[in-house]
Amino acid sequence: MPGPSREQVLAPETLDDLAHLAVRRCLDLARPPYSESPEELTRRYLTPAHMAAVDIVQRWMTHAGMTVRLDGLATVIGRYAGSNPDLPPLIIGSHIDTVRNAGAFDGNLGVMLGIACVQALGQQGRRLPFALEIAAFGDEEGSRFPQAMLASRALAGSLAASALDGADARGVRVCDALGAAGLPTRPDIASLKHPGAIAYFEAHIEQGPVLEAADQALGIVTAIAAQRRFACRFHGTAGHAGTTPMALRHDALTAAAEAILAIETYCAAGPDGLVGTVGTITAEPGAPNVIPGEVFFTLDLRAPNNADRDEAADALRVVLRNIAKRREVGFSIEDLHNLPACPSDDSLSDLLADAVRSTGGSGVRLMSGAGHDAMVMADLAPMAMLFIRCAGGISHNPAESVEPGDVAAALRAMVSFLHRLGDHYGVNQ
Ligand code: HGY
Ligand code: MN
Ligand code: MN
Repeated sequence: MPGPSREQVLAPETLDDLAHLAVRRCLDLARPPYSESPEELTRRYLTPAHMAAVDIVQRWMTHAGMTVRLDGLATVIGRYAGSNPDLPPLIIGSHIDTVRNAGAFDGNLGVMLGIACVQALGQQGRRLPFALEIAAFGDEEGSRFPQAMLASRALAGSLAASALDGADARGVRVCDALGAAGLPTRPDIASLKHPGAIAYFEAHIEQGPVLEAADQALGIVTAIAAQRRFACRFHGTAGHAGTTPMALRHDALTAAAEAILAIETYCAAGPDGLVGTVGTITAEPGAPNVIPGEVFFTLDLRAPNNADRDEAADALRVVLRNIAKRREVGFSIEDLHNLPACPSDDSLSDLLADAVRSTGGSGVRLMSGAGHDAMVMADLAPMAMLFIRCAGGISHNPAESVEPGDVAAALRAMVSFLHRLGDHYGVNQ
């Protein structure tokens, strides 16, 4: 009769306790000082709320038995040594920044589960052949600066130094914000690239309805959708709301309104999985009795593959230009970021599916419409992602929630995955 498997050595309630702790820590992080507002969770990159979260995450990692460092873009990286110092580490990561008025689990849960994996190994007194590095990225959402995923791009070696000059809505540049956070304003970007990893792994809430519909707690991500983000501007003529006849107006906001509906119509009729979102808009000068002269809005465009995404981008550029021409207003569109579709590594995903099945899941596979640091980290090492069911698929919303039992299932699957991966690289101690 074979002995208990390695992951069963740890009492189940211990894993449950560690999973519940991971959930509690996400909820702790949803309140000041880790949120910019007491009324809602907003934690944007390099704000005091983010740096307070950096501090507590560093303490949690240290307490879990890791050595901890802060890289030049404020990524917290905890390291739990392996038994074979010649092997590169496995990086487990996700992000601790949030969108405005966010839920508590998007990104944060993946970091807390990474720490819980180290706690589980520590409590087992076990070492994997490779080191584990847990990365808490501070900018995945792009909710403060124009470009998103600045921190993981730096670690993956794909960040352009020019990104440090991107400015937020108040004109504060990334380099200024680094300085305000007590970090060098101009880190040597090339030196931030990670020396190499055997793989990158990310656990994340699904942020969609598929797992709930499949009655599954966990799923394995097959690929992450392609996405592009644009800055669009309509340049009209500001004018008096009372004296300017309708036929003589060059109203930038009504042009933008027609453009936004055209985007919705195009994407709704487009290929499966094509989605387009205008999430932010500003109208200047922004007075009730002034015809808007300048309008800025963002366009977030995604599709399962690069070709559908790019075909939509090219078509919409023409549609928006024609609207501007007919309305005799100016129009400009600027690429903010371009993230190609990213397939998960097959062998890692198969190992992850085995681990999920060994803990009672079906091993269902699904693609991710949401972007993740994993799509950037795939430049550095093969990646795999585990999705965790979230209620109603709701995310980017304070109603975002997870079942502690699902998080415990995720931790079991992650520990099992680590041991299986460890078997590939030598004997687990
Ligand atoms: O936008 C996204 O897909 C991710 O939540 N940053
Ligand atoms: Mn996320
Ligand atoms: Mn998000």
